[in-house]
Amino acid sequence: MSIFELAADEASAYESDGFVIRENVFSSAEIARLGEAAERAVALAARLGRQGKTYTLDGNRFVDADHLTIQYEHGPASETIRVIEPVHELDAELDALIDDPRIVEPMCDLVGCEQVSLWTGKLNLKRPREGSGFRWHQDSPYWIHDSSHVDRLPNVLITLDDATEANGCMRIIRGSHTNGCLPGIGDGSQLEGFFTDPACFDETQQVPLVVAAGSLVFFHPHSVHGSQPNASDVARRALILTYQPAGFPMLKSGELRNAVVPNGGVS
Ligand SMILES: O=C(O)CCC(=O)C(=O)O
Repeated sequence: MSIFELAADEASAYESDGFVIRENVFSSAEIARLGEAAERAVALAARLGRQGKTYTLDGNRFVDADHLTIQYEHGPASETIRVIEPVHELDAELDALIDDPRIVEPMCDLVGCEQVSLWTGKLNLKRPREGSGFRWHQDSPYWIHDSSHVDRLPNVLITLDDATEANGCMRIIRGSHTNGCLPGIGDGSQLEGFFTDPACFDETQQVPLVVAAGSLVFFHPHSVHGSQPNASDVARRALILTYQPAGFPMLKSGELRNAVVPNGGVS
């Protein structure tokens, strides 16, 4: 048995709830280093963003710089970066995280493969008092046209700061992953297909993911999730990495990034 693989109770929680939490996986020193790496990536993205192609979706500003997408905060003319995808390309330390056995071994169990590759990786920043919320959505409708195995794209949220209700922790609807891609809100907005119709899930089943920095939350690509704005004076930064079976290209670059299995897979 590999040290970090999912225990039977964790696997059954993932199956029934659509998510499983592992708290305090990374030490505070590791999280401090990852936080610095994240800020280096933000500085680089800010520079790249100045040369990119700007567009708006439902009034919010996005910039594409080659295959990198940078989302800006929703306030008028805000220069604050909200999301960077794919972020691992911007910093070697973030790239190395893709191979961390604490992530890769559980991911092999969730994908159902001996080896996995990266599908995409995001940095969500939620700056103090400014970080906006995410409406209820599933990730799978964003990916359905680019992947033939959308059911096998599990995510892991890696918290870089303590996540609380006040700073807009992510929330998951327990059990909402069981019916595939759900209908969108259909309100005429540009992203109407991506935000989930509230009639199709039970909001009372939401679980606020209040976890310390350095925790992992593995969650299903069909899980309905979202979050409130950051109403506090402290940041709520998090990375989200998404894996798939080995040998498939990544979402945005089309390149292959297999995860290196520790000890050649023998543990
Ligand atoms: O970071 C959050 O609170 C939500 C992120 C999210 O829903 C996403 O990136 O798909």
